[in-house]
Amino acid sequence: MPFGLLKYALSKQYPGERHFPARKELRPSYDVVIVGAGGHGLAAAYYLAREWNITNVAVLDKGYLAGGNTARNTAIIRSNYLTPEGVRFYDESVRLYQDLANEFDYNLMYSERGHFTLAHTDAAMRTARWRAEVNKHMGVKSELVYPDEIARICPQLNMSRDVRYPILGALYHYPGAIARHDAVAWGYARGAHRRGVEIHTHTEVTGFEIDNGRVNAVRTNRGTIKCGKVLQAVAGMTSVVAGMAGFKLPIRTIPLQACVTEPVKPFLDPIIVSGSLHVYVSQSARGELVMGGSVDPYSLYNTRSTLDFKEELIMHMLELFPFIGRMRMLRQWAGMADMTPDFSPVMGETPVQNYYIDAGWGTWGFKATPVCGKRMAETVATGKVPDLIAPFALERFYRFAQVGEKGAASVGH
Ligand code: PYC
Repeated sequence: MPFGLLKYALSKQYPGERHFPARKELRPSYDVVIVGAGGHGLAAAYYLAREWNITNVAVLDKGYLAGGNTARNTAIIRSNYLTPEGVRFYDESVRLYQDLANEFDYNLMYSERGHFTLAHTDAAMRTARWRAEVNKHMGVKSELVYPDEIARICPQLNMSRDVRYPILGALYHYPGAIARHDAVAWGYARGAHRRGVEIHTHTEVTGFEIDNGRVNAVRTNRGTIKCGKVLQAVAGMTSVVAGMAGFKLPIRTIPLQACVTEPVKPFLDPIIVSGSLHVYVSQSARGELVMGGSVDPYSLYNTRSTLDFKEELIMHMLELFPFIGRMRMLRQWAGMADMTPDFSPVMGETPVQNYYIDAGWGTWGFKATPVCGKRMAETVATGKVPDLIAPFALERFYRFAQVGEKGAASVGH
């Protein structure tokens, strides 16, 4: 053990900088209250402070820091979407991610791996080609590749023609990456806190005071606080919290399960996704295979794990990587995915004045953390919705202006 670490462990003073201060009382009022201390809420707080000098901000969470969907995803970052609105939006996120560790001076374990979306049918090949063309048109590095090239970059994949779903080709997206999800949240939290933002975990929002259609205060289990503006960023509990503010959303909440294996030596560099087999997998820096499949087949507010999910996922994994049959599974978990009818997020204004929403992240929220935080901070600070997120307004559902995003999830919805 390095001497410095031993000295630190035995010290009574703990001389290192504390990440976050001890819990303190809530102030009677804040300019902005952010409901939800996950990646998105923390990122919005960070950019409010850093870019708009708005620091009289409280971030509230009923649980612990980033313990919801931020802790329950598979940490894939990509911008190979299908709609121009989606590609533009996620491309800004990837760019922000690429420099985030430098900006924070904090290791996010950001690792660019390349991302394959395998095609096993003619229809999937057509969609892959379509996505590649939209991506290239918008300056995003993606292309359609064929079996020889896939086998060259990822020799571990089972490329046999003699299987149920032979691999015909893939959409290859060079900038596809993974990062350490809780480091992203901690980096944002530390940056926001250093600039004066208060983060109150174990502080549950129980209601809102709304007069003449405008939010004035937030009720919590620790008392009521006045507020200038509210930003709701509570993936998984979106409809419940919006219900407290008195409006409805076109959202269904569905569990999404995932799991990791025991760590093994590095053998899988790229991120592999198969829509037909309902699998996505990457190998973490620790050597674990981090993997998941499609959402559960019904709506539910629950984060339990099921044997059905595991059996189905492993069956499909074995078709792609038959040699992993003897690996042991370490952990399994679930998050709650807020699914919109068009598989695009909801960002911006709500029917309540000064109450903004960041929601509808289905199975694609982690990769949007920086861009959503940045653009929601701009929305809250200026009261104007930036062009980049305007297509994702809640009122698109009243105008029949949905953003149908077939590249939204890695696998079936
Ligand atoms: O959108 O890349 C993705 C994804 C991976 C796992 C769930 N969604």
